[in-house]
Amino acid sequence: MDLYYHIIPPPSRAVLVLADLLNLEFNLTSIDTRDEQELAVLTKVTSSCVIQRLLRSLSTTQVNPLQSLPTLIDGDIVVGEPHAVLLHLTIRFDSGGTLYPAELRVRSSIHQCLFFDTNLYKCFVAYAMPVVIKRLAPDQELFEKLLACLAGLEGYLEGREYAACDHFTLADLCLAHTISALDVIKVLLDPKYPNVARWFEKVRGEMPKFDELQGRAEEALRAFLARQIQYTERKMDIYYNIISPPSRALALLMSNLGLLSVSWKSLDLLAGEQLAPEFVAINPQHCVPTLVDGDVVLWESNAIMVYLAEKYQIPEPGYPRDPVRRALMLQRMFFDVGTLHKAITECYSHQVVTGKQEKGETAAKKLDEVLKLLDGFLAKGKYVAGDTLTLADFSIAGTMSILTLVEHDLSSYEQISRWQNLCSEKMSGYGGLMDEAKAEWPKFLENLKKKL
Ligand SMILES: N[C@@H](CCC(=O)N[C@@H](CS)C(=O)NCC(=O)O)C(=O)O
Repeated sequence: MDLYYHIIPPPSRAVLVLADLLNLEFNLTSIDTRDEQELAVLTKVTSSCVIQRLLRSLSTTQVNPLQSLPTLIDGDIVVGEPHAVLLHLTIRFDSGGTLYPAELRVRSSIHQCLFFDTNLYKCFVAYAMPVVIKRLAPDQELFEKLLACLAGLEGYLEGREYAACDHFTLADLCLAHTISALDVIKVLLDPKYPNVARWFEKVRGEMPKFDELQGRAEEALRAFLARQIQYTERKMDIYYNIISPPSRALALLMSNLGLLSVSWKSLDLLAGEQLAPEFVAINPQHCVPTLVDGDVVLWESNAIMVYLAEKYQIPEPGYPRDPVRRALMLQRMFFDVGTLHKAITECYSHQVVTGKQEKGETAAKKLDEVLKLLDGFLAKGKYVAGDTLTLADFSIAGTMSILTLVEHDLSSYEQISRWQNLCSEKMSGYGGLMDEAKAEWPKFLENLKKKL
């Protein structure tokens, strides 16, 4: 079974908790967003991140037109809507069990709680999303609606140990997850809602995975909010040149991160602007791209990318956390700078500088070898470091784009052509950046000729 989920929203976690209770395993795909309101906010702050692009490429709409998370795929059955997913799993894997007992009286009670829970969660989302995600002022009316629901639950739980009957059921599992979310908006159960507080403590103990998942959700939310704050408060300069492949690689990554308030400072390398004392004072190696982020000054495009990935906590899989996948990504990035870029430069610098078409035979042979290596990496996965788009794809896409400008024939490298098409499809701004570089290229060659 496949489950599309996200760790932060309680409904997704409810399904994971149920899966643990029923000993079920899923192929998990984390999806960052689905809610129109949340999507709009995330689009501004994170949704153009590498992962968001990737996830959008998964096209949840094709899987589940309701675009709700969690979404379960069980054979040819596709179920969206949290409660429907929970019911599906319980009916299929715990029929006659205790979570959803057959007795009509109990079931009706469970249904009542589930419908109530939908409304409670809706009230929570309506109030909390703008406050927590958009950091807007709290809406008193929405807050009161939420508190009214909570007061309803408080009355309902009077004298009850569990929500629907004399033992733990789906009703407790669902309600407990929604209630756990109140923490985020600092609504304390104690002392105002003693029945809810007592019941919550009790049912929480019946879900072994609850605390661990809640901890992970809190951590993910903290990271998300920290990233959001940094995104909105960021101010950085990037010195670049559109003809420079590493500059293009970085520009591509930035456009996918949505770091829009970057101030791009173009340096005319042929005019020697990079050698101006003011720039050399910033970067004694006088190369582009160079990043100035407050006190942090960095050059080497790949080092800049890793810095941004760390600072803005680019999520999986764009910046893998797993050491092996991270190492593979870094290996490709070192290959990019130490082998690929070098082979291209050695093969083409003479041609670019002199305008003569012939390439040194040894350099051309070396480049062919290196391109075959890259083709080989790409035969092992969809992207340069496995099956997911990572930072390494941005660095190598930037480097490889120079071959497009010099019209290097790549047709014999099947995988490279496939991957370049994939990059152009998945990386926001790829086409625009290439068009810009193509437009600048003849001017660059002309100025170069004049200079020589
Ligand atoms: N490995 C470096 C290469 C940087 C580099 O060589 N930049 C060139 C343009 S592609 C440059 O700025 N050249 C001007 C100079 O060094 O004076 C990176 O990835 O950032």
